[in-house]
Amino acid sequence: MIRHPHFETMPRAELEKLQLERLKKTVAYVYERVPFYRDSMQKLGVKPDDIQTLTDVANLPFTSKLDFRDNYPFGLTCVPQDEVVCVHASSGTTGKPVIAPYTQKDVDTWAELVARSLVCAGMTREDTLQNAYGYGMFTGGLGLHYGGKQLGATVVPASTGNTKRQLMMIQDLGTTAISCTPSYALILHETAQELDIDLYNGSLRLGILGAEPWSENMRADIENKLGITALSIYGLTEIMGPGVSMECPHKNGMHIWEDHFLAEIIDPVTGKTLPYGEQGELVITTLTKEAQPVLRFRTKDITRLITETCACGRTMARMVRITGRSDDMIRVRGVSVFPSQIESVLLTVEGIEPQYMIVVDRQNAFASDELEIWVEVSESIFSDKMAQMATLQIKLQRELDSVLGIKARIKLVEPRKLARTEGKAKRVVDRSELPQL
Ligand code: DLL
Repeated sequence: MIRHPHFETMPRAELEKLQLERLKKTVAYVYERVPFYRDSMQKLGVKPDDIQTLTDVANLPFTSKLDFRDNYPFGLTCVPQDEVVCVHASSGTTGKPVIAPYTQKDVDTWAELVARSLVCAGMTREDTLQNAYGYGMFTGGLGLHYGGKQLGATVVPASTGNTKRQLMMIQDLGTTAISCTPSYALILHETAQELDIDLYNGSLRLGILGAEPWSENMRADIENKLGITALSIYGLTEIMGPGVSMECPHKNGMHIWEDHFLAEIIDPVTGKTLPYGEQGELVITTLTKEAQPVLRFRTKDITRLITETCACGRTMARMVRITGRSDDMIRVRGVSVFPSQIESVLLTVEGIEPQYMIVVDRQNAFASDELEIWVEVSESIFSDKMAQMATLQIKLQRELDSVLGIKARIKLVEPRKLARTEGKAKRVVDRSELPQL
């Protein structure tokens, strides 16, 4: 099913016409209302009237997370406060969070785009969606809530945590779809096992998973453990929250809702625009937002765009699974790797759980000679026999070397010993923050 066939299957030429029209409007709108955009455009010598084709977007200035911080809280907002109906924020682990204000129209668009995403994943109003993203200022909770309601599904606002209660609700309410981070999906499975609950043969059929990078092997693992189809939903606070793009059951990239967002791929080092199909940093310009439109936001997310029509019939560009964020990249003896690539290799080795921690020395600016990775061993394989453990260790080291070309020191950890997070998983840990095991 396609919720908005007129837009979602629009011939690309027509879609680009619509995007250009909306881009021109957005640029004129922010130029007039936000000194930050006016100044940064003037510095580059561009005026709203200079945007004549879609490729002219490359002449506009970038916006970064730092610009949001510098203009905290409402310096990038285009409307008076009485038009702002709600405010969300990023988790802001370092410094001030990013503030995202919405007008009523923005909230309506958001709800409609999340509903479009859920339909894209294969949901209908017959489904019961248990929403285990955190409610509060994080966009995951209310974003999925608005979208599920808009679709007419039965939304269970479970929020994060209280896993036993979540499992009870899944069983008692016959929950068919769960929205949460991929790492929380694994916590659900682990707790279900402890309680002897068979999730695999239960009512759950679909996972709307996102908010953190995850690998294809992690998908397979989640699908096998929970007995669901696990699909990726993408979004970010600065742009709107979840529902910027979504995978369909063909699992061939996340459809970007291009009638509302203009996507570009740039070289993260030079900032030059790259052609479709090449891997680089995703840059997004909003096309319909009122409260806080954004020009050329540098997401730091590394991906590639596919513009061929998908087997589902949608013409909108797809972004392939995010390899990682450019600021999460680790360099080991000159080789660059993302945590998700390491995850992907770890999960090919039997006896390993999808629970791992990559240890870095921050003073070393993420560059080290040898990487240290702590990996949990499966219950079935965990043994006191030194020889068996040593074989597993060597196998992992060899695999990482042959697939990624990196040398890693592996520390095998007892089952369930690494800390679990109910929100976004923290895979890269500084040596100074290491837990005592
Ligand atoms: O995580 C919004 C969201 C909520 C998305 C619920 C999906 C589901 P932020 O906290 O601002 O917003 O974090 C945005 O999370 O730039 C990516 O690095 C990462 N991310 C989000 N979705 C995915 C995904 C929310 N499906 C940042 N795959 C983004 C990989 C993702 N990474």
